[in-house]
Amino acid sequence: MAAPVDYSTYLVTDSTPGILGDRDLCQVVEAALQGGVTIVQYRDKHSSRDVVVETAKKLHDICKRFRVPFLINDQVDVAAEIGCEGAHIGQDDLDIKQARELLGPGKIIGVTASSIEEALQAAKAGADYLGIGTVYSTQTKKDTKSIIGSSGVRTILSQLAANGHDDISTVCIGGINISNAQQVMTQSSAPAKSLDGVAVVSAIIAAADPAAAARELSAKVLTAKVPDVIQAVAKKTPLSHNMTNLVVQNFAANVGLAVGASPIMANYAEEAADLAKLGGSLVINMGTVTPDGLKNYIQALEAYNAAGGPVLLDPVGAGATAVRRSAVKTLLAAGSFAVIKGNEGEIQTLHGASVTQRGVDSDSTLSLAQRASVVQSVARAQGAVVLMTGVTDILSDGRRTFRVDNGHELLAQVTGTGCTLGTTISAMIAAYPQDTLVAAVAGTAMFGVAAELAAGRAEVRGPGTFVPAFIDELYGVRKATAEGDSRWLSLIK
Ligand code: 3NM
Ligand code: MG
Repeated sequence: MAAPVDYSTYLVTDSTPGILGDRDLCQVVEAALQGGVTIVQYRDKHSSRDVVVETAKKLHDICKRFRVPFLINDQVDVAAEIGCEGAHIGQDDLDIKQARELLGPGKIIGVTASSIEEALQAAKAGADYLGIGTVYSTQTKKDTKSIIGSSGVRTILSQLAANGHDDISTVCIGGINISNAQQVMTQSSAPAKSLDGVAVVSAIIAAADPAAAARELSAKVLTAKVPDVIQAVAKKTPLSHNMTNLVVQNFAANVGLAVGASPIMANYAEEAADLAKLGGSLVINMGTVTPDGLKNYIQALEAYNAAGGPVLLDPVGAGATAVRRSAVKTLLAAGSFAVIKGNEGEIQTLHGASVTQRGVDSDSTLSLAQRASVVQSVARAQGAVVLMTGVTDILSDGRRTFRVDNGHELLAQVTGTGCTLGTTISAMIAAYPQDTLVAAVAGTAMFGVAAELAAGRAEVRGPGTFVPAFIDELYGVRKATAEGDSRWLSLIK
């Protein structure tokens, strides 16, 4: 099965003189890719066909290096000629059937839609995604039909859902920038259908620093998706099967309940095959590993891998003892993990460094840039989303990297908070399989904000009073989000 296309930060290039200035398009696109653009469309209304083919080939090569799909606007024949991932067509261009025939199977076809009729027609005709707009007035495209605002987008999304087109991907376009992206994503979303991302030209192409612009824009889009994740958990109440250590069983189960999961603490692997069929996820936390425990982890991991259920690994104290270093190696070789979460020493151990951890405590010696680079390379090596916890949490799937700066020092004064973050994230990845990284960021942000809210309460005087307040705040954030109140998002750092 082809990997799902990530539409969250969609870059459209433009040939209008003035936008690019005297900069080189290839360099700007490459910088944007470094910043985290997830899909690129080459749109050139001025150049000759030869120049378009030549530029498209260059841009396609750059996108391939970043494993990002590359599409061509209108000129479906050029897309077919260079064999790129697809084409974007307007209402006045080729029809979808002709485009599909020209491009061949497995290609992405996107269509511009500015009304309910156009959207439904394109969805029915089999478009892979819609570019819905024009949201706000823009200098970039002169012949825009109508400015529909976020309310227009929302109406189109709800009509798509009402007509059974829940599956079609959608982005919106026109006048979107870093300042309005999060709001556009949130305000455009209908209860039954959300946008997958935003498409921009000038916000990135005309930015002084296209990489930074792309990075900031993707963070905004991602933040806007956090409520979707928490709402998915509230709706599905996913099973969170924990094979965890003796210390945190009760705390982790309560945190699991607070965030909207259905936790089960079950360390006997014979049960895993049955549990794996229930659509939930598994947490393997090797905080109190034993030879018998390790055998059980492996059997359960295999059961979840076979059933397609995501597994989160928490390699507690991975660098502390020879036994644990060996246990981690055995586990990583035994199956695949959707998420690996650990502190700096643990993730460095997975990276092959011989760090000696003092027991299971967390210490930090690396710079932020070094930590990000370790996280990215473990993510690539393991094909997993990796979360390195710390004052700044860093998350990456090897391609996209995000940081979360929420949390409170009291989290480090209570045993097992890190383990309960694993349980929290396990609920998110089970309920939001479309994007494990977004799900993991949502869990991390929710956790950190709840800790801050709890620590700020009048009755909280230290670790003892912090725990119940923290569980209350997780519960409160979940309840509010499920009911459509996402004001707490403004607290995400
Ligand atoms: N299509 P900017 S608006 C290419 O409404 C394009 O279909 C639009 O540029 C549509 O991000 C547009 O600079 C230009 O506003 C968007
Ligand atoms: Mg067109």
